This record gives sequence, C-alpha cells and structure tokens, in this order.
Amino acid sequence: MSQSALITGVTGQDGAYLARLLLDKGYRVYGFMPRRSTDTSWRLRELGIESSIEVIHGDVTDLSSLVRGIQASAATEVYNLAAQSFVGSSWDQPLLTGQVSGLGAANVLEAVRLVRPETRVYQASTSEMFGLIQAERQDENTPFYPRSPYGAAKLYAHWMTVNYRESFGMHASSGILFNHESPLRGIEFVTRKVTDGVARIKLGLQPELRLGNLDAQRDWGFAGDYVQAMWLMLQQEQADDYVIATGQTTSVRRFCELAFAHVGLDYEEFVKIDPRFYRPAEVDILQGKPAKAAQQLGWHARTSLEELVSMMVEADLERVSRQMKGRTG
Ligand code: NAP
Ligand code: G4F
Repeated sequence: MSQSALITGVTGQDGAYLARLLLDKGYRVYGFMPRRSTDTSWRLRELGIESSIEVIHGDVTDLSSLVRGIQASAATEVYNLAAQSFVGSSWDQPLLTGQVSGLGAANVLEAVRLVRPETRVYQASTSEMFGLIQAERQDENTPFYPRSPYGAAKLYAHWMTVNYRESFGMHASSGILFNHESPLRGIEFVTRKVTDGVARIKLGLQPELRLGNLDAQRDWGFAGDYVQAMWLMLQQEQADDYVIATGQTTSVRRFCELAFAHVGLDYEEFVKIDPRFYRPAEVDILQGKPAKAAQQLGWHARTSLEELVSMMVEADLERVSRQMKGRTG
C-alpha cells in the first residue's frame, strides 16, 4: 500500500522541507492548512512542490477539521508541525500559544485516536522545554524547565504525546528538536534576521542591524537535515522520544561574526543593541546530546554551522538583489 502523510504546519519552514522529503520518497502528501487572507505558500513554491501538495483546509484548534482531514486523507503518518512557534510573541499571546501549540497537539492526537488509531504520529517538541537547563548537555533524560509560554505549551503537548502512547498504545513519537535554520526560516528568528540584515547592509539598503541579547547560545543545525530525523522516528517499530541536535553550541554574537565576515564586513560596525528585543525571561544556553538518535535512528547532523551561515547569507543576497531588480526593472 502506498504511504500517505498529513502535515500540519506544511507552509512553515519544516513543513516545506518535510513535504519535499516525503514527495521524493513517493508519499502522497496532504497539507493541512488554515485559510488565510494572504498567501502563505511561498516556501512550497521556492522548493517547487506547491502543486504536488493536496491541500486540506483546517486548523489544529478545530478538532472537527482534523477529524475530517484524517478521514479524507486516510493518512498513514501524521506530522504535527503546526504551532505559534515564535518564542518572543508567546508572552504577547500566551493563551493563543497555548491553544495552538499545546491544545492543538492534543486535538491531533485525539483526532487520530478517534478516526485511525493505527496512524503514526510525530509531535514537534522542542529544546525550549529545557529552558533553564538542568544539565550541561540536554538529552531525553534531562528534566524540563520551560521559560516561556511557548515552552510551557510545548511541554504539555510533549507529555500528551507520551500519554497517548502509553495509555492507548498509539505509535506517537516526540522529536525534541534543537534550533534548526535555513534560507526558508521566518524573518523574525535571529539567524534569518541576521542573514537578511547582512544582505541589506551589503547591498546598501540598510545602515545597521538592531538585535537583543548577543550572548544567548543555541545549538543550531540545518532544517533539511532535521526533517529526515522526523521521518526516521515514524519508521521505527516502537514509538519513542528523541533529542535531535548537532551537539555544538554557538552564541548569537559568533553567528553575527560569521555572517558579516561572509561578505567581508565586521559585525561590530553594524550590529546595535536594542533592548526592545530582550525577552522577559531568557534561555541563556542550549546544547543537545543526540546520542540516542545516532544509535537508534542512525541520524547525524550533516551540515556545519559555517555551511549553514553561507547557505543563508547567499540565499538572502540573491533574494534582496532580485527584489531590487524588480523595483528598478
Ligand atoms: P514555522 O515556520 O513557524 O511554521 C509553523 C506552521 O504552523 C506554519 O505553517 C503556520 O501557518 C502553522 N500554523 C500556525 N497556527 C496554526 C493553526 N492554528 N492551525 C494549523 N496550522 C497553524 O515553524 P517551523 O520552524 O517550521 O517549526 C515547525 C514545528 O517545529 C513547530 O511546531 C515548532 O514549534 C517546532 N520546532 C521548531 C524548531 C526550529 O528551530 N525551527 C525547533 C524545535 C521545534 P501560518 O504561517 O499560516 O500561520
Ligand atoms: O531565533 P530565536 O527567536 O529562537 P528561539 O527563541 O531559540 O526559538 C526557536 O528555537 C526553538 C528551539 O529551541 C523552537 F522551539 C522555537 O519554535 C524557535 O524556532 O532566538 C534565539 C536567541 C534568543 O536567545 C534570543 O533572545 O536569539 C536571541 N536574540 C537576540 N537578538 C534574538 C534577537 N532573537 C530574535 N528573534 N530577534 C533578535 O533581535
């Protein structure tokens, strides 16, 4: 029987890369997406897969739309990537974040249990659940300590995934993914904000780049590598939880240094600190220990930070140049 997958959050960074991976593997891919008044499919277009996705309109806060989506697709695998995923906004919209990123996951699990309990489920968990870290390097056994409404909502979703697995025997896995980036990353996240800023400064469109806490450290990998781990989790005989990370940590400051150096500039001349971008509570440092994923899934991060920075800066230089030509042409 051919495989079919339903992806919530298909228009996001990970959704787009995952959809491409599954299409390449011969899956029928259903994109579960809310109707929006503006176009949200630019990532699917950039990867050249928009017309290959079968769209099902729905919202993870609406259980009935999920039930219908799972019935209509008869999906053998469901990947729940939908979220209000920007940590910064989660203090401004704590309840919405809880409804989408927390209860939304419970709705997905419940819909699968009601309609097709044999369907395998992937839940997009996050290293933000470690928050105020309780171990120098975080793995599947490290206690959680979320530091934002987003982290708290995701922790609820994570435990619901574990509980549906243990209570109902469902094949539900939770991928605890550390930060992963790409040219398709949303512009509000720090890496893309930096690489877009570098391109604009280099091309003379912007004089400076305003950022918050440069001392925060993250374990940054490439999203294209990470979606492979999501798929691998659902191919295992037993569902489980896995930390997915590079194992290296780098400061925002160092990321800036690398990105500006890529175009021959010194970040110190252009980056300005703006307290507006500080958060009410900060996650100072994250560094994953992905040994279980290496042993059980055979998964390793393949892309180095330097390759990632170069890929993102080059993509933004090209994008901004295209926009400039569009304006003058
Ligand atoms: P993203 O680019 O922000 O994408 C989020 C997706 O969710 C978008 O397609 C968005 O659609 C959709 N969405 C939002 N509200 C929804 C709703 N109520 N119903 C259905 N869809 C909804 O996030 P990402 O970086 O691809 O991350 C994918 C998932 O992994 C998220 O759950 C995120 O929290 C988690 N995660 C990400 C990272 C990372 O570093 N990227 C690390 C760990 C975990 P619209 O654009 O139309 O709103
Ligand atoms: O890029 P960020 O906004 O990502 P953050 O908060 O780590 O969250 C991302 O990764 C999580 C996995 O750990 C995901 F679950 C989540 O959905 C999201 O994808 O911020 C990274 C760091 C923070 O410490 C922040 O304070 O960069 C610091 N930072 C400094 N200046 C900034 C800025 N962040 C943003 N977004 N904008 C700034 O100007």
